[in-house]
Amino acid sequence: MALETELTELTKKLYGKTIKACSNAQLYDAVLQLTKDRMDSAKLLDGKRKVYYISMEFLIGKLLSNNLINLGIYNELAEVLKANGKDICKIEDAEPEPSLGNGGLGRLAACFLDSIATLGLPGDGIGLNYHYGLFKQVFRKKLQNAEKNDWIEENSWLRKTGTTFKVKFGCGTVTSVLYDIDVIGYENGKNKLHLFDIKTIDESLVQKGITFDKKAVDKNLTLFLYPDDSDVDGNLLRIYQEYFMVSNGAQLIIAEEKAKGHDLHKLDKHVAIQINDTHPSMVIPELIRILTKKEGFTMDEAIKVVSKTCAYTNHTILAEALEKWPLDYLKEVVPQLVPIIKELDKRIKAKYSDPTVQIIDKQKRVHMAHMDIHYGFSVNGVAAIHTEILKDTELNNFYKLYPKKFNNKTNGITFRRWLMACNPELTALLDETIGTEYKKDAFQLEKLLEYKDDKKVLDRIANIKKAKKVALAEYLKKNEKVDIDPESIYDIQIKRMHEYKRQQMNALYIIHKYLEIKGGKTPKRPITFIFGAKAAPAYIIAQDIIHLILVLSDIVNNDPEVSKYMKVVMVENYNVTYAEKLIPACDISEQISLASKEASGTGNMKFMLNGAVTLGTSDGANVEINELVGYENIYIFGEKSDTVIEHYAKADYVSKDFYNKSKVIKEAVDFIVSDEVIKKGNKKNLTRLYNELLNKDWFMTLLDLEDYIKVKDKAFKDYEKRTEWKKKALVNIAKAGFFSSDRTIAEYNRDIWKLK
Ligand code: 26Q
Repeated sequence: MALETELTELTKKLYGKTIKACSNAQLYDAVLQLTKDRMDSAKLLDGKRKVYYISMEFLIGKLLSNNLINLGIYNELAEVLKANGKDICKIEDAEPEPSLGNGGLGRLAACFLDSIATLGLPGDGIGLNYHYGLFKQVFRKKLQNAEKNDWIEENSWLRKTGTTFKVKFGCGTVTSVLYDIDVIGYENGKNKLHLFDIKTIDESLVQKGITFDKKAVDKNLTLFLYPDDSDVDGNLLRIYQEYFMVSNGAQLIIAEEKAKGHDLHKLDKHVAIQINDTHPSMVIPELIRILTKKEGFTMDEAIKVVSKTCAYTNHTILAEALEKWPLDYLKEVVPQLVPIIKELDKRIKAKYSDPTVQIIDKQKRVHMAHMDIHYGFSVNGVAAIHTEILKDTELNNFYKLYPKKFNNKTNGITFRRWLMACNPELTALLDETIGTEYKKDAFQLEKLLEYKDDKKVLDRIANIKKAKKVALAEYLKKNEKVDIDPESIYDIQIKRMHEYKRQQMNALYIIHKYLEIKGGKTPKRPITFIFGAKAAPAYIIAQDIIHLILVLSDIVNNDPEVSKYMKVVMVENYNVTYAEKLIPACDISEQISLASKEASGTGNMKFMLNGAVTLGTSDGANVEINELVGYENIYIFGEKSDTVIEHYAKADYVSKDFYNKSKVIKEAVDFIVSDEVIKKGNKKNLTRLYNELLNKDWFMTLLDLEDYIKVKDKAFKDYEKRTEWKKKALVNIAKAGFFSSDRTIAEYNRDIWKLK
C-alpha cells in the first residue's frame, strides 16, 4: 500500500482524523505503528550459527528515524508529512529517549546490533528492560541532580512476548517476562533485541530523585541501570541484575536451540555468545549449571562446549573498573553458582600456580575477567593500542598462556545514525559527489579525496558545517537559554565525566584563555567551549568538575568584556539525542584522555565522520585516526602511553612539581580557589578539586597541560587558514570509512563468530 494511504488509514482508525488534523504526538504514535507493521513483514535473519550479544547496556537512542532509514522509507514519509503541512523532525521530537546505557560500551552494543542486521547476519541482543534507565541529569545551583528518566509509554517499540522463565536467587525465585524490540538492518532483514523484565516490578517504589527501596528484589530489579561507568560500585543489587540477565539469556538460548532441534552437545556449532565486558560473565557458570543439572551433561562435557561458545570483550584497563565480586556476595545472591565457580577455579589452580591468573584470589574475590579468559575461546580489546596494552601489561600473564585467544577489534559506529540520520545534508552532498555505494561499503568514502582541491566541494562542506552550527545555536538558545555565535569556533567535549577523560584539563585551558583575555590578549575569533557529561552520583571529584565548569560558564558568559571572545556551555542531560545535534556542528573534537586509559573512544569517530578535526592524545582509537589522516589533519599532544605506564610503575609523578615549575599552570590552578570563583560557587567543592589536582592528580592533568595549551592554540590559529582547514575536514570525512561498525562486525564474524 502507498505510504500516504497507509498513514491516512491509520490516523483515521486511531483518532478519527486526517494526517493534517493530528497533533505531532498523535502522528508519532501513528508512524510508530506503521513502522512496526513494516518491520513485522521483514525477514527474520537466520543461518547455521547465530550470535547472542549479551550486554547490561544497549544505549539505543530514539529509534524512529533510524528504523525509517533502514526500511528505506524515510524520505518518502518526510515528503508525505510535508505535503500535509507536517515536519518529520517535530514528530521525531515526540519520541522519548530510552537511556539503557551509561556511555560508550552501551552505545557500541546498539551500533553492533544495527551492523549485524545490516550485514544480514543472524544475531540477537540480550539485555534488561530498565524502566528508568540511566538517571536524567538536572542542574540546580551549579550541581548535578539525578532524576528518573521515564521512557516507557503505552505505545513503544517494546513488544511483550509470551516468553517467561524462572530465575532462582538465594532469597527466592522470580519470574521474568520478555520484551522484544525489532532490529532492522539497513535494506536487510531483522534480528531481535531481547530485554528481560520481572513480572512483579513496582514503579511506585521510587521515591525522591532516584532513591528506592533496595531490598525488595522482586519489585525493584529492573527499575534502574547502575550509573557507575568505570567506577565499579560493589553492590548486591548489581549482582542480582547481572545474574537475572544471564540466567534468562542462557535459558532463552537453550530453548531456541532445542526448538531448532539442535543437539546441545554441539552448542558451539550453532551458537556464539559475545560477553560485553565482564558484566554478563556469569553466563559461563550458569550455562554449565543448566547443562549439568538439567541436560544430563558431565562437568567435563559442559565446560568443554561452553568454553567453545563464549567470547569476551574487554573495554577497560582501569584496574578499579574490573569486576571482582566477593565470594560471600555470590553465596548470598546466587548460591547455586558458587560450587561451579569453585570447580572452575579448582581446575585452574591445579594447572597454574601463578596467583595472578587465579579466578578466586586469596581474599576470596572472584575475578570475572579471569573466568572469561580461561573459559572463553576469544579475548578481544577494542582498539589497536588497547589490545597491545592488554597483551603487554594488564593481561600479560594470560597472553603468555593463551596467545591465540587474544585479538583486536577496533570499535566502529553505525553510519546510518551518525551520518545519514544526524547529517542528511552531508549525506546528500556525498551521494552527489561520490555516489551511494559508501552506504554499504564505507571504505568508498575515500573517493571524496578526489575533491580535495575542488573549491566548490570544500565550500559546500563548510556551508553544511555552518548550517549545523546555526541549528545548534538555535537549539541551545531554546534549551539552555544561552546565546552562542555561529561564527565562533565550536570546541566540544562530550562523554561521561571521569578524571581519566580529563574534562578538568579542558577547564584549566578555559581559565587560561579567560585570564589571557582579561590581560588584553584576545583571540582572533570567538570560541565556544561546549561540554556534555553525566557523572556517577557517588563519584565526588567528577561532581566537583561539573561544578567548576558550571561556575566558569557563569563567570565567562556574564562578563561583557570576555564573553565577546568566548562562551562556555555545559548542556543539561547529555544523551544520544543531544549527541546527534552536537556532533555535526563541531569544529574541534576534544579527545584528551590520559594516554593508555581510554580503551577506544567512539565519539572521536562520530566527530571525524562529520568533518570535525580531533584534538587529542595518543590514546585509544585516536592513534588509528592519526594513522589514517596523517599529522596534518589532527592535533596530537601529550605524553605517550609507554611514558605514562612507566610513571605509574615507578610511582614518580608529582603534580606539584609541574605546578611549581610553570607560571601558566600555577595561575590556572590557583584560579579555581580565587575569590572570584568561590564567590560564584561552593568553596567545599572547589577546594576539594584544587587539592586533588595539586596533591594527587592520579590522571596526570598537569603533566600534559602545557602541551595541551600550546597545541590547542595552534589549532585555533590554523582554523583561520580557511581553505586548509576545509581540506582537513574533508580528509577526516574521507578517511572515516574504517570506523564503520559494519567493518568491525565483519571482523568479529570473520575471526570469532564465523556465522556464514
Ligand atoms: C560495573 C559494575 C558495577 C556497576 C557498573 C559497572 C560498569 C558499568 C558501565 C562498568 C563500566 C561501564 C562502562 C564502560 C564503558 O563504557 N567503557 C567504554 O567502552 C567503549 C566501547 O568499547 C570504549 O570506546 C571506551 O573507551 C570505554 O571507556
